[in-house]
Amino acid sequence: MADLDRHEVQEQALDRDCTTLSRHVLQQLHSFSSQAQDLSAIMNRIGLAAKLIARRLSRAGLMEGVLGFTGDVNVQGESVKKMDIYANEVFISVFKQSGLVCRLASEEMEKPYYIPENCPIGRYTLLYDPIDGSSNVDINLNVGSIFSIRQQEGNDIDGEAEDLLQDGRKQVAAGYVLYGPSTVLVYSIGTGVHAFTLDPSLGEFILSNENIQVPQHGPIYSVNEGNFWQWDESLRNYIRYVHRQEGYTARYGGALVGDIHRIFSQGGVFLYPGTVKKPEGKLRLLYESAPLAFLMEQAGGRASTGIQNILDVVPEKLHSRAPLIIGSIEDVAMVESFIQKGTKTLDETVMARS
Ligand code: AHM
Ligand code: MG
Repeated sequence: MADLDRHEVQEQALDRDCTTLSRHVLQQLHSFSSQAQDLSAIMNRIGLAAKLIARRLSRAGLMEGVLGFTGDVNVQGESVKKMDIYANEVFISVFKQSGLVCRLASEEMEKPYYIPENCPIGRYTLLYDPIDGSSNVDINLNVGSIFSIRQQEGNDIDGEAEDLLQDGRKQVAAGYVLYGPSTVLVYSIGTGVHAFTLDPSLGEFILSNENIQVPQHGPIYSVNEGNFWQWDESLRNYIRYVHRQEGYTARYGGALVGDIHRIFSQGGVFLYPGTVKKPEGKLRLLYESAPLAFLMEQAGGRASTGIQNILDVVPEKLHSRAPLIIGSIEDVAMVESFIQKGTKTLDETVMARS
């Protein structure tokens, strides 16, 4: 290789190694404005939270007080894990004295957490699920964190945070962290979807995949089929349809972030539908479904409740839930077509589609 070529290759490799999260945000916005600097600093802090959580998870089996339940039940009525509490506090801690985020709202807290010293400056709110897929923690399988950034509207004097009860298009940024064999942070600020991998030797998230696009159709269907008996007939018909076709494969890991990460690269659909008794399903709109829908749309996919685009759903309360069907555009449309045709027989639905 000529000296010049070698120099160029080395320069490109170095440039890539230096593309950290905060630098990437500035590059995406083509700006050093104060808003660009704020978003860059927010992403940097989220990266720090992810590193702290990843560190604790990687040593969980060796440390006291990391695994298992706390004995408490959260606002969702679910048993709280020690790791849920730790991760929840990590996000609060990294934003203290940052001047960046005035409120944090999480799945684990009934009301938002206010950081008064940030409020005169920080006009952003962080919404997050600190540990997604908590049931995987104790068995050393992948879990995640999900986050969403919204700009505060109004002064929120009464502490009711009513401005958060708006649709998902109000999100300024969204993303998730996947704690797997490596720790990966995927984010979007509305300029595509980008993935960063934590390099443990540097302690930095380095750009690993830029402008991710989800395939228009894929083989994966990802759903907890143990709930089949509780579903509406239309949804059972979709599952029966998939069972009878060539080209589908089932994958379900118990942590939404991992399942959707797979769909980003291989295509397909993830479903957490409602049941006849609980039509709203399990997943929380503001902390789980809306941020993932924002990412999926940015990657060329879609997210739906079955009858409405997730990004158009306005929550009634902070902890509202909604059914979620998310992934490749054609696969989401296929599920919707079954749901919207109601409880016709499988054969009638397939005929109507053809
Ligand atoms: P969590 O945030 O309390 O862990 O709940 C969300 C998780 C998702 O990650 C996952 O897809 C789903 O709950 C699994 O639920 P189930 O065990 O009912 O299939
Ligand atoms: Mg959780």
